[in-house]
Amino acid sequence: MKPDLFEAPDYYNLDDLLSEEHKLVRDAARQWVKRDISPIIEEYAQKAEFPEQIIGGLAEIGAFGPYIPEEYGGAGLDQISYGLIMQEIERGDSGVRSTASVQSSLVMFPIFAYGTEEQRKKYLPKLATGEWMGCFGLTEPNHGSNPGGMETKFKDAGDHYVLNGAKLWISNSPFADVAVVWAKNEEGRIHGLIVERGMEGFSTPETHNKWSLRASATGELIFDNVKVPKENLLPGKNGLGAPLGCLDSARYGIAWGAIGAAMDCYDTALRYAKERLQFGKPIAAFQLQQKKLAEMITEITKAQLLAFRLGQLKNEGKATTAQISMAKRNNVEMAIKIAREARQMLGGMGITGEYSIMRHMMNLESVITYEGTHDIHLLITGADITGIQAFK
Ligand code: TGC
Ligand code: FAD
Repeated sequence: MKPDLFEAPDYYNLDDLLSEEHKLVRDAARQWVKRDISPIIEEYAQKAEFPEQIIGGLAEIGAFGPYIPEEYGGAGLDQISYGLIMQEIERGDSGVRSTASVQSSLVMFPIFAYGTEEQRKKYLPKLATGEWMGCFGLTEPNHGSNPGGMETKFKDAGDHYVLNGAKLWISNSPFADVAVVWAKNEEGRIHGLIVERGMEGFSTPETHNKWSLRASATGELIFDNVKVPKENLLPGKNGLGAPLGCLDSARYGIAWGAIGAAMDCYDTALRYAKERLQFGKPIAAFQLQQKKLAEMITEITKAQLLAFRLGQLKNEGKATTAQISMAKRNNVEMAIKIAREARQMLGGMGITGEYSIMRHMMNLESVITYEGTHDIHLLITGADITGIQAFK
């Protein structure tokens, strides 16, 4: 892969709106990606392997629990810092950002927000350092966009619960030490349970042959009469709103992350277009290529402003689910369109692993699907503005 010469576009001087802490956090993540992700990521994506050696670095830049209070091992940062960290990591690779998103928003967040004090103290510090890795089991073979229909269930067996069922498409599952699993009780009410590797009847087979997110490990969660101690139930919230509340936080991070992937594609295409000569001129001199670049920077700038304003609303506790959906949907679509255009600008070179664009493009096919598909987010906006749900 070519050396990482990335220079971040900031067309509307967004840096002027950031605090010194935001910039420090962002720059530390940016340097770490240049040093520890860019040189290795293509090789790991090609061999479809998660680079486990990066876990310590992710913890050091605060990517595990950025907004979780320091007393539980988190970084105690605000939501804009969280977003900036996700942006920088996804500038390197969406699969690496997935690992951080899941650990922070889908594992640490529910334990912090819905767990007991004992659960917080037991799990959060180890998750923050990466000593333990986590995964989040909501999607099932028969229930993706409609998680409320889930079939995974648990029953009370006196001093423990017995869990049965299966989850599919679970990021980090093949190596996770703990899984936050959503399952129905005997009354059909959804609860969160913390399942630990090693519990009898619990297995996590890996899903192979992905063309997308190849540097992220994806797998299943199988529960065959797993005995889960009663103290592993998350008592603070139940019903579908509990897992959906975690998704709000992860989707917000993705709205920022997608900007990182887009910035990398734009920056690569701009540099290439200025250097690549055809018909005796740099291809950047042709109007058609300028149109592509001008539209890319316009869309990136709009996405940056959307994410920044959403971050302010999140900091004030005012961001709604529908506002988060709009940002996730818009910014991921923006990124995937830019990746496709940027790939064309590199001609044949665009399909090789010498450049990051094709990997971003393929990764974004997962990003536009998980955490609610592109269409589901449109329906969330539709329901919000009309007051009429069109899901069912
Ligand atoms: P609906 O009737 O709308 O709501 C059911 C209950 O939930 C409440 N609620 C929320 N609560 C908190 N936060 C939210 N964001 C909430 N959204 C809804 C709602 O008020 C209601 O409460 P109550 O008390 O009245 O029962 O539910 P629905 O069944 O009609 O579904 C709505 C829909 C389709 C929007 C929802 O199911 C959905 O978002 N589907 C998409 C599924 C999804 O996003 N799955 C993601 C799986 S995790 C993942 O992909 C991780 S990838 C990670 C990575 O690698 O980065
Ligand atoms: P389906 O729900 O079957 O949807 C198929 C198509 O139908 C989509 O285009 C969808 O938009 C459309 N559709 C569905 N319902 C409607 C409707 N009402 N109206 C109009 N169109 C509709 N899940 C987890 O729980 N944890 C994870 O860590 C996780 N990681 C993932 C990692 C990867 C790489 C991938 C690909 C997925 C991951 N997922 C995870 C699962 C992800 O959230 C689901 O794939 C996603 O929610 C869509 O579900 P589905 O794949 O079953 O598609």
